[in-house]
Amino acid sequence: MKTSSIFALVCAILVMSSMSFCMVSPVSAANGVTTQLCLVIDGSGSISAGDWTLIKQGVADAVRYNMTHDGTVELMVIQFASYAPGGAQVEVPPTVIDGTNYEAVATTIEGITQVFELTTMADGLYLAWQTMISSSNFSIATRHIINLATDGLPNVRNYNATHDWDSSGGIDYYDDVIDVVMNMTGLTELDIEGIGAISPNWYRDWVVRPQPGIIAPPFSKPGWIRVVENATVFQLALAEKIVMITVGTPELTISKIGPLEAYPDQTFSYTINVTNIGDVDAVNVIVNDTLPAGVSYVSSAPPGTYIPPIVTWNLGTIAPNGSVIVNISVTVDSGVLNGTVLTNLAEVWCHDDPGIPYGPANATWNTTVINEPNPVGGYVLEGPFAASFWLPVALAIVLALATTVMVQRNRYKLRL
Ligand SMILES: [Ca+2]
Repeated sequence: MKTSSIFALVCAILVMSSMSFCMVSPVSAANGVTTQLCLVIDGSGSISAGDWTLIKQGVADAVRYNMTHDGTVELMVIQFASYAPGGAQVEVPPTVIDGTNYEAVATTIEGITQVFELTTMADGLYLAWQTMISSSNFSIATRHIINLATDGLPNVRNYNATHDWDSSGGIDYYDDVIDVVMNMTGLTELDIEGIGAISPNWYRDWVVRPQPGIIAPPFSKPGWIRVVENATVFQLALAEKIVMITVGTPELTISKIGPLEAYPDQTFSYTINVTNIGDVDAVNVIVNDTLPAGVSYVSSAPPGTYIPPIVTWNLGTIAPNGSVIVNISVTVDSGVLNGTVLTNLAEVWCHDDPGIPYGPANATWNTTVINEPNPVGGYVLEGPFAASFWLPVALAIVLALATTVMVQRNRYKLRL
């Protein structure tokens, strides 16, 4: 026998293991550099003069309007293209951005001249990493982030690679880029804005860090490539990226509990807990709960919208450290077979205030269907039962009958 209180205890323990997370939030500090951020910009000839102006204006404006100016971010800017000596050059050396210098740094970025010609991406990323680790703040900062903006693919070797990393059938400039990134020991994150008709898959699979990479949005984890249709959209994307990195993001966790066992026709509840452990408001929080086959929806609190098999809630805004609890009541269908495992999936998405999507984070709960017998007084008997169960029961019945016969016989003797 198992009581519902034991269920609750086990559920409370298991809930800890059912939590999952969707974003890494920035480390905050009262003072000192916490983040090194290197913006690596493609200055090759495929970028038109008009687009170059838009790209560098986007970078300058992100530093001016979107980046925190509290001395926690050390910024550097690298441009790569084959006309630069060595294939890349430092445009902004490592600079801790604060209220006294951000305008000057933004102005410097606006004055960067495009260097042109071939796409020396391995050179650009190599110089970015060398510049970052050469700064005295490398040992102080807790995050080392590279952001690459490009409109194409590498097409010049730096001959770092001696292995066909991407199994393309040859060792080439693609493998050079992969080799450079693989040697960035201590790198926290490498994300990419792919500008124009760029194919993101190779970047997702081999360049972004940490792996496995994703195509964003949504930003379900660090290590993404975001394809933007042109340099104007790049400006917005970079602004959003800088906010994510230096201001913070919402970060939702979701957990779910329910009974470990249930029987046909039983009504029970799942409880979902959504918490924002991020730094900023999570807005437009959407929870989807996908009911497994074998259960029927009864009700939920707060009320959700049920379009079989999914119940959806719009929970609105959850502030940092805020939580919302959702209860959902279901009934196990008649005739669900003994031992059937009902797996319920709950997912949550949100946006930040500028409208960038995050998630999903998800949690599942398994309930095993027990067919017989029905519950008595809040208890559920587990079956089927082995001979080791029935033998003592049979003995007890025989003993009871024998005792009754003895008592009756004794009473009869007393009357005599
Ligand atoms: Ca290759």
